[in-house]
Amino acid sequence: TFRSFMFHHEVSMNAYLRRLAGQYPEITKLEHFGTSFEGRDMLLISGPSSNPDVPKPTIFIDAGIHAREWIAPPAALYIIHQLVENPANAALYQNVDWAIIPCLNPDGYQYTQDEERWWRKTRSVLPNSDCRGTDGNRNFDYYWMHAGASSTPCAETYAGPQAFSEPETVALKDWFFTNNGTVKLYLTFHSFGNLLLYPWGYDRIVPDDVGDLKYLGDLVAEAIYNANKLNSVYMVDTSALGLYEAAGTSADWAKAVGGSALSYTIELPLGSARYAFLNLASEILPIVQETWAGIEVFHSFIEERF
Ligand code: 0X9
Ligand code: ZN
Repeated sequence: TFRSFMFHHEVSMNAYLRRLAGQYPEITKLEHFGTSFEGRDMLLISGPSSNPDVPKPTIFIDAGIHAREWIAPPAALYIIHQLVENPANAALYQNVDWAIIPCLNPDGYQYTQDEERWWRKTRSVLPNSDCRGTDGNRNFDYYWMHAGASSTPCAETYAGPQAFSEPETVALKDWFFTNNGTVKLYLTFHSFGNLLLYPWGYDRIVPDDVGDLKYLGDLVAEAIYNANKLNSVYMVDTSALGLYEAAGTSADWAKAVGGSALSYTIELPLGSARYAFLNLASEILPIVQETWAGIEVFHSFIEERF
């Protein structure tokens, strides 16, 4: 039931993934792909376990790199739910593999539950500062610190003492390198703003394949809008032109270094909520459902192209 997505602790997400892996061993694979700064298990669910000699194109999705953006993990969990628990979607993993991380920043997520609702960063202890945490979405090593990132440890967009200073971002990078070249679509869920953003984010320039990125983004935006017309009109643009310049993001890294030409940051809707990051409980389900409609379009494109 959907109730199982309204988690209040990061451990509940891991419990859900472990239950699915136990219940559906033929079509799922659970990977303990990293350990957070405070020692939490970072889990990635993929599958079905395919022939590694003939890798399928992979759609990689993460959520929750920013702790307070609570709508992001449920959006990823709902995709996992649809793929694994709804037999009607079995065709979606015949020709395509999925790798999904519902909570990329478990320390920060737990901290927003227990201590500080507006916490954004990781919870790492920093050299020479009493402030804690690095912005994971400034910590990747493509044009690190080039723009829109701070070298001040107490800042919300602190890029870290150096690129890949955080175990959470290193874990993502290592997964990409271990699964060399298989990711054909990278999606990272954030909140909020109804934005489908593609590279580049580090500067106000467009990539060579901007035509593909814009075309596919527009198709997805249309599908999301048509799903339930919850005023979810997405704008589709580059990260820097559609939002602001920021370097060291996962989406830029996934395209430039990780080998996934198609790469999007998805800023999910706030809906009719009145305060930042505080989605109405009644709108969680519509938001994750319309997002799923967009994911189906992403899948069709990947299946046709690769
Ligand atoms: O600043 C971010 O990391 C993202 N926005 S958020 O409000 N979720 O923090 C936007 C990342 C998109 N990339 C760039 N604008 N470069
Ligand atoms: Zn974010």
